[in-house]
Amino acid sequence: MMERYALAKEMYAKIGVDTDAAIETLKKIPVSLHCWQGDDVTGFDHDGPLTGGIQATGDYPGKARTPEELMQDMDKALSLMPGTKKLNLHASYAIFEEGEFADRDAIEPKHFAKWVAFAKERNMGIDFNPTFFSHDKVKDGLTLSSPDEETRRFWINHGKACIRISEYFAKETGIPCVMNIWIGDGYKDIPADRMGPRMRYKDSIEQILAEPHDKNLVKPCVESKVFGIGVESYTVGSAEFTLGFASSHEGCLPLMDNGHYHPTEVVSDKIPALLCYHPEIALHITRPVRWDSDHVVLFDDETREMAKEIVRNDALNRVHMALDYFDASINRVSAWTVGFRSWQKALLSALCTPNAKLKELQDTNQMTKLMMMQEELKLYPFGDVWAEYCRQCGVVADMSWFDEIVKYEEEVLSKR
Ligand code: RNT
Ligand code: ZN
Repeated sequence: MMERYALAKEMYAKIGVDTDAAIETLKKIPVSLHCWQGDDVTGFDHDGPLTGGIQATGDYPGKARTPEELMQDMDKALSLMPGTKKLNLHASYAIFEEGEFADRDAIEPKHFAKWVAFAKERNMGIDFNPTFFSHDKVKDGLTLSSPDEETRRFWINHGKACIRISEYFAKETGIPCVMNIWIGDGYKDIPADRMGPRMRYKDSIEQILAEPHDKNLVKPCVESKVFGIGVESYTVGSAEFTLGFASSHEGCLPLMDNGHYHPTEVVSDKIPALLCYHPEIALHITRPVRWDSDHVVLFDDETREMAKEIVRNDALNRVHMALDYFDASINRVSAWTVGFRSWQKALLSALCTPNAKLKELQDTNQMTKLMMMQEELKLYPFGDVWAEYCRQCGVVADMSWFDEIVKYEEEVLSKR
């Protein structure tokens, strides 16, 4: 293996790529791992269904039912992934003591103390998401944009509680917390008032962000969406709305989820557009199949293109990267692992690209050579660099990591 890496390193060196440096860089870049792949976005604070226009399909056995099971499964997945991980939590994953309960507008840092202990033991930072769905206070499909003031107030208070919890995460872990606001508010059919809900949503986010917080510790973002299930005609938090909000409110980052656009739009092209104006942006990395299906992230063309845009614009420290998918039809631990490894591959591959050279070809209008080189690069021995990266990170490089999944399914998941 080492010999193969030595040969690969030499080949890359000839085109000006330092693979050792690529590996060192990637080791330090955090990627946020979403807790919600482990239990189909269920959480621990309610018994009701998943709402908000999102859906996890499939009924593969072995789903995590308790915080302990979710943490155990996540640990198994983490052990199979190279790189630096951050933990991404939703508010609905609050952990209550026996007989205790706090509604979403009243959750406190202490309800996440076990998650903090989990993250600290593994040297992970934590990102956070208020949960504006799967709750009986979602009224007529609306939360922060509701015309009902009591409903809106409840959800604003939820957002404020989450700002406080985010700051607690940052203080405890010593790593800033990215707090993402996404609501599923919208209408199934043609509304009579499109601006009213947006003005209420704007006011609601402003009230949430007015909750005192240290801007170096808490990084709020707003995530846009084009449509949801049952919310096909109108989404309050559309692309223009959220981008407009983030652009006009200092300290608020735009978050792009690559499942949230029309199928021929690509987030890889939007990343450099936003980087022209925003010091920092955030991403939800997913795989839309025909729609916002949230399939497991693969090492496919668009995933690679997104990673390239981050790397070649020197923006690894300006883009907060988080995975966001939930497939209930396959082994969930494997789903986590495949998705995380795919994004790591995409980043490493981008770091092993002679970006300066390619830019120079573009700027000197050598488009024929540019095409040739981009194509030839696809068959460079990237697998050997990946293997070396995994080796240095202490994880299995080839497909034999799946043996662990089979064993874990036999010994743990199948007994649930
Ligand atoms: C839904 C959004 C949102 C959720 C998570 C669970 O379409 O992508 O980010 O997937 O918050
Ligand atoms: Zn998302």
